[in-house]
Amino acid sequence: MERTTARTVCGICNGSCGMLVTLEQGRVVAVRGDALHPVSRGYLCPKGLAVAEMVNAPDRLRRPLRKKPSGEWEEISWEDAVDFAAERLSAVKECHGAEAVAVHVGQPGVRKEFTPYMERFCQAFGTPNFSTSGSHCHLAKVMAGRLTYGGLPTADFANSNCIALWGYNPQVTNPPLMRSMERALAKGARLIVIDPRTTPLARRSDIHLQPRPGTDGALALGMLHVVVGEKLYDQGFVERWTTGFDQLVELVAFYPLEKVAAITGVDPEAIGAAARLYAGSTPACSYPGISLDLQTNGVQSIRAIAILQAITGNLDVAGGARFVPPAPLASLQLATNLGGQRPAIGQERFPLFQQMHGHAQSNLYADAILEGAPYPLKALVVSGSNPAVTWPNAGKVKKALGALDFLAVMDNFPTESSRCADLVLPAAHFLERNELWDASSVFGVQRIGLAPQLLVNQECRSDWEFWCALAKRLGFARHFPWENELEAIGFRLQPMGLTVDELRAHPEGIVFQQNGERKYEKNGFATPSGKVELYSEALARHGYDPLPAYREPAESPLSTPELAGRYPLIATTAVRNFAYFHSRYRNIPSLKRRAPQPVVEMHPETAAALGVVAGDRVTVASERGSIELAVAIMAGGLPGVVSILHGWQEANSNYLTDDLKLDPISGFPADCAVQVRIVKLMG
Ligand SMILES: Nc1nc2c(c(=O)[nH]1)N[C@H]1C(S)=C(S)[C@@H](COP(=O)(O)OP(=O)(O)OC[C@H]3O[C@@H](n4cnc5c(=O)[nH]c(N)nc54)[C@H](O)[C@@H]3O)O[C@H]1N2
Ligand SMILES: Nc1nc2c(c(=O)[nH]1)N[C@H]1C(S)=C(S)[C@@H](COP(=O)(O)OP(=O)(O)OC[C@H]3O[C@@H](n4cnc5c(=O)[nH]c(N)nc54)[C@H](O)[C@@H]3O)O[C@H]1N2
Ligand code: SF4
Ligand SMILES: [Mo]
Repeated sequence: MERTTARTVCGICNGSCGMLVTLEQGRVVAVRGDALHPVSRGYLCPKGLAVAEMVNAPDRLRRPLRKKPSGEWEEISWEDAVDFAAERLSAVKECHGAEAVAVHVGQPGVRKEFTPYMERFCQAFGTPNFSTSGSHCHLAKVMAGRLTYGGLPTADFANSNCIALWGYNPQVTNPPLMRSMERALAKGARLIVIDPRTTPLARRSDIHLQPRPGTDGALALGMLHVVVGEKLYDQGFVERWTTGFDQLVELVAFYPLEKVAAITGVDPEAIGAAARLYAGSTPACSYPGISLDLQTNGVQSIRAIAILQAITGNLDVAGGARFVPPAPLASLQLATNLGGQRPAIGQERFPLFQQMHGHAQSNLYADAILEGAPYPLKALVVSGSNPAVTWPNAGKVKKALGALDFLAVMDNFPTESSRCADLVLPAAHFLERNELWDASSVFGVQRIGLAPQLLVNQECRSDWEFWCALAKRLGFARHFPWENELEAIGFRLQPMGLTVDELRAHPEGIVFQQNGERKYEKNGFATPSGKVELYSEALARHGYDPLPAYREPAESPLSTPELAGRYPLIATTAVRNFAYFHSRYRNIPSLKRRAPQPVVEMHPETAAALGVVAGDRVTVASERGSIELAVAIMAGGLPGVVSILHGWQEANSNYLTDDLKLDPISGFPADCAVQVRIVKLMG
């Protein structure tokens, strides 16, 4: 039997690891790491190694499915599926206006070729309600970076002398990046880990700070207190390149270490030591993980960390945080939103979020559907997301999905969300489509490549194909003139002077630019003042605190003592498992074996107080809902703090989280700090 092997990159996470795919009679039979890939150098994580299992999985969706009035599913052709979606969306538009239709793309669409086409579809259709997983991922960081210094820099771990990981655990969440960090650690770089849990990485750190979840903003202000008070900052940089230093000095004066220790629970001496180590080791870089985004004070907390990065003189230098522009692809934005009448959902409540990203805030969709506030949302089309599991307050989200006039879900597999849908569309896997990848923002290397289609799947369509077909069916062909993915990719590459064939000839990608250092000396920072804005006029104008002030989590023993009396434990649900990706892969046997059941991790003292031991079944309840899972003991955690991996359909931690108490700037949920109660289940 003839076997061929092709080179591509893994499309599961932004690691883009080089992958060798062995094919036999048009089927993938094996995958392994590509030793010639410049970043991953032969590495694939267990998820990448399971790609053959995923593509060939028996439960993959293979035909478009329409729900009959009886609730049964009927298989229909792709042509009928596109017609059905077009008819239902047109009917909603006619009755309720274009903005009653929302389109959402989840994590699988992050930095993928199909996402900007979905946004273009919304602009042609006339709805401002295009949203992404950026409603609860990453964009809080982007906002903080843009408000503070005009963009989100990339941490240059590999060349750093001191690395501060704030609620960031790349060993699990970005192994290729972790491998580049290892190079710095091997050369003696110091490591500071700020994480309530004692992760393997925390065990290796020079300093491990364990704040109460959601209090990172106060911790960062405590570190700034030391850096400012002891004049450990880069005075030349601060004078020339920052605005509002005097106001910052006034703010941090309110955060002496004893006070910060009382808020965060971290030993004051350890905070001082971390501040001195960070400020005293140049170059130094810090990176805030998702747990910083997922706080009700997220944007301001990340701003405080960004300011620490800036005033210690670690901006846009090797080993610090570098501004790395992505590939300048042709834009797909249409000049105007063709026909929309109302503002995007979230625009009034989170104006800066909408202004900066141009997206609706999907955390507000459930209320728009169920309460008609700010106006009714009647139809939702989802590509690559599982809202019933991954959005906050999942109980309410499920109710909302069920109340829509029309829900379409495009996915590789049946999900909790697709079960609520009127139309289910089988999506092509990444090996079954063509797409670009760009290593710039994750690895700081301005390298672009093509992940070519290696498998032909006659039954599934790529998200790109579906969105273009729907656009054409609705009369927007002039905005979607491309015949196929490769032609569209060719169009996108034009401003770069690159072609599909050139990329095809270089599976490891092509470096499109060499990044310089201290580019701000020539161009200034991309903020209104051209400087690092410690004090932000933009925040002030919108009624927010212009300084990175600290606010308690919306739910906490200090902010809501009465609630904390009834729900005395703090749960963080911002943790990841190596085997899974959010709600994905519990159906993949080799991955399920690695983490077979959902657990709630707790400190031995917490377990003793609850009268439970490892393996006992418990109910975890918040004001929103409750789930049942097994106890796991984690020595080295914080007493009174428990952590729950999200993404399990059968024990969905988003039944606990809230869709109402959101970060006032980004609209992000507080997945990191939820007050819960745990009760042992008998029998
Ligand atoms: N409680 C809590 N909630 C969270 C988080 C948390 O830490 N705690 N994290 C948040 C974060 S950071 C994120 S990014 C979100 C992620 O949440 P989602 O955006 O919902 O992401 P996933 O669960 O990874 O994937 C959704 C679906 O996409 C499908 N899929 C995979 N590839 C493709 C494709 O190419 N095309 C299509 N059409 N479908 C595909 C998968 O099968 C899966 O069912 O969850 C957020 N929710
Ligand atoms: N295997 C795997 N990899 C992934 C993903 C996945 O689902 N699975 N998801 C991808 C996506 S979309 C994202 S956004 C990234 C996220 O990547 P990371 O940001 O690394 O995400 P986590 O591992 O959830 O969080 C890191 C650490 O934050 C800690 N933490 C929890 N709450 C707090 C808090 O309040 N303060 C502080 N300081 N720390 C806290 C947790 O204990 C955890 O160890 O990972 C990506 N990579
Ligand atoms: S780390 Fe794993 S999932 Fe991410 S690109 Fe590499 S192999 Fe794929
Ligand atoms: Mo994410």
